Amino acid sequence: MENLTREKEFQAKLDREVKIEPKDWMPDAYRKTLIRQISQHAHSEIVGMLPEGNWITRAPNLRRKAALLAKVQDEAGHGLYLYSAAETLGVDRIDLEEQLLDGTAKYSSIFNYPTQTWADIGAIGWLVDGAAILNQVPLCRTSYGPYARAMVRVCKEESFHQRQGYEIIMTLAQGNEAQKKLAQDALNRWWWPALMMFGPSDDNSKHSAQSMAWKIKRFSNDYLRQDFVDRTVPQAEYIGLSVPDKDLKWNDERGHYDFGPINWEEFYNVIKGNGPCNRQRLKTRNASFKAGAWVREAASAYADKKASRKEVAA
Ligand code: FAQ
Repeated sequence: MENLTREKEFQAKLDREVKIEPKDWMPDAYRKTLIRQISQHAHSEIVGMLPEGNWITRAPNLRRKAALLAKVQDEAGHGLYLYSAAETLGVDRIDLEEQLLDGTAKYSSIFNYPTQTWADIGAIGWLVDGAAILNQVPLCRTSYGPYARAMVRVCKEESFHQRQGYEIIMTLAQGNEAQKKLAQDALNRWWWPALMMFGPSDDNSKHSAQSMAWKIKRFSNDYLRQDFVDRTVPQAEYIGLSVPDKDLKWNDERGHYDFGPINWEEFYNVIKGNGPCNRQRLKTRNASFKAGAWVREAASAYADKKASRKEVAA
């Protein structure tokens, strides 16, 4: 009975758009859903550093290299804010990290595709960060305070990322024939995986209804995917690239683009661990975790030393 009243009060709070803070009462399932989503999001940011990191040493000039380095570092920062936000829900970051390393945690499907050419760096910024912004701007109003606040800064940085990607693609698309071909080829390979980033169709999204009732999610997967298509197609047209979808067509009646069917078999295959780079991504993260052990040990030895000094002084 007491729990029922608490749940009612909790929902009433959400309905009044009051943020839930770490020490507030919350249903266990709300906490669990947030830990799942925030940690998957954090893992995505960290694994997301790998496809682009692959091109830091091969960026075509100093300006491009500086921007790419800054972008990849920003993604690390996003991971850190998100792990911290997850920790406010009573989990340990190391446990979350272990779930990523042993392959039991999910991260975004998009980061299991390879970056084959420099144009892919443009496509990631333009399409992947573009999709991430559309998904994450509404998360600035998510009901859990620490997650919403982390998202504000993340979104500002994602905007710069999207701009730098679009500028790379635009430069290539306006270059010589070979450069234009690189840009078109990158769009061909990243378009469909970018649409998949928004998650399963609304009919198959098992968490959406509850997450929307809890105001964790503000819009459904399909709504955001459609918004992405509507905004991105004119951007492709503007730079003279064609979206690889023969069914893509403006629908006057709906006021939206119609687009072709998504290959959900590919999506589920990737999130089950069988995408083109899943194994490589986990191998790299595991190696880097191992190589960083001395940093974690040194940091905790330093923290212990500082704490014991404080004790003596007291
Ligand atoms: N990949 O019921 P739903 C970025 C899973 S950050 C893998 O619809 P939900 C920045 C889902 O987890 C990109 N798995 O789930 C950047 C669930 O599995 P579970 C990440 C996916 O949570 C740019 C199952 O399918 N962004 O790109 C995917 O309501 C460039 C059923 O799905 C976020 O995480 C997927 N694409 O909706 C970094 C944003 N989609 O847990 C570097 C926050 C779904 O039951 C470079 N997250 N699944 O085993 C969200 O908005 C939501 O969690 C969704 C999924 C929309 C991703």
